[in-house]
Amino acid sequence: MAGRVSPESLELTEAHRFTNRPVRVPEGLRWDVLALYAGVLDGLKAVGQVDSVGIDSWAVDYGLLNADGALLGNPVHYRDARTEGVAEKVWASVPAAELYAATGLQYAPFNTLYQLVAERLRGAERLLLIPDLLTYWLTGEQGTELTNASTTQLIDPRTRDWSHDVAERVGIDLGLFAPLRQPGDFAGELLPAVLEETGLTGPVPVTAVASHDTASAVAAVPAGTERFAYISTGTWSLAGLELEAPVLTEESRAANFTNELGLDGTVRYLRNIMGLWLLQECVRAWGEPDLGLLLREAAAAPALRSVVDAGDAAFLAPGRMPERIAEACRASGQPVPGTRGEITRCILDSLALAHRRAIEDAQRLADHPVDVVHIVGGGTRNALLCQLTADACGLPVVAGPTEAAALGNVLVQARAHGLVGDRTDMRRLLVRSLPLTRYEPQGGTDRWRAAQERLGAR
Ligand code: LRH
Repeated sequence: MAGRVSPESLELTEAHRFTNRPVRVPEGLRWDVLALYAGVLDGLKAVGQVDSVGIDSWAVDYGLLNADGALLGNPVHYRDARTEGVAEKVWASVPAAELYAATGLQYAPFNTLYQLVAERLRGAERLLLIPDLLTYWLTGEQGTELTNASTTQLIDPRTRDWSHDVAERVGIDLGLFAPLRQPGDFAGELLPAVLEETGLTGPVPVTAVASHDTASAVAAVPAGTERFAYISTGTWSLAGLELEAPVLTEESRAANFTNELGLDGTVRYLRNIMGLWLLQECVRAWGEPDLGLLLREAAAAPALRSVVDAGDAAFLAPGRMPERIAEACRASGQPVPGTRGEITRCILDSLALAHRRAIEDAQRLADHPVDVVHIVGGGTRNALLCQLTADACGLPVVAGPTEAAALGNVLVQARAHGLVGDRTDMRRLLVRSLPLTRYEPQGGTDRWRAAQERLGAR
């Protein structure tokens, strides 16, 4: 994505798009990180001369390097099964409650900490999270950007620094990690070989951004008040609040809320919800039918007939998604959706319901009431999901921008280069520059409450 920023204007254009296709090999599910890096180089070639480059990606995953700085293998995908049962072993040495009090991270089997306990580190001298790895290949410089580091479960969200105590007790050597970098820090310059390959003229600085895509997306929520909730929708739905301090209570742990770190000392207090992954996997299983048609069928299907718990880690792994959804409906004594339209409706209703629960719980647990829900990311294109979310939450939804992560990325670079001011300024610029769509709740909150009770939810 190419961004053009001035103090009064913000534009984003797509220069190049490439797929990110996980690959299953006999030993498990892997990322094709060289293909991603090739996509980055092609992207730079397509953009042309730029003043700054910044990289963000999904969280928790990493590459391991040997003493010469060479990658030791394909990074393992967080949906790989290797972390099954690992958390229980970790909790035997650091009880889950202590781990939460120290790191504030919600339980997810794929948190870097559990991956590292499952890892065979043979010959590994350095660990770089995915955006840091790509940045390293571009610049030759190694660092660990803070917002993404906060998803490792090895960071204390109060000090915003490594938790030496947790690392020691679970047997992870923090020396594996490169020094922490803050969003906005200078991260190096494109290497001569990169300049040659992309046709750019140096020096081209690389700027550390909020390299966790969700951190970048939240930075680009066009909020005009502090009383807002956000949902970053895409493969995942990340639903919650922007806070000044973490919430580390036992109640918060039980509700599986996470305290990830955001820009400028903020905390992203949110819950991970399976998101449009549920639909993406069904669409894959159905042989990629037309999405527009599917959504029209879903809109016409009966509302709230069956719902599943879209926060359930049982939906994490790929494969057999229509069957798994049907099984979940059957197991909870609800009608089993039969047609593609009905299954799609079940997914969207379930997502809206999970959004409602997350936003209600977050407000209560953080004692931070809101008047509006901002939806950003790919899901903003799904008008039915946005309307259902407004109805379920009983709050207005403001949808947009779709490319929130890219905009947050670009704005942090622009700020590092002195083009925009603080977070409020960044948000003002977004509101001024982007088309946003508003969805008003259309009543029926009782039906959503009843559906929530059907799932036995809190
Ligand atoms: C979204 C995301 C999310 C993480 C998940 C692994 O892309 O970064 O915030 O929890 O991927």
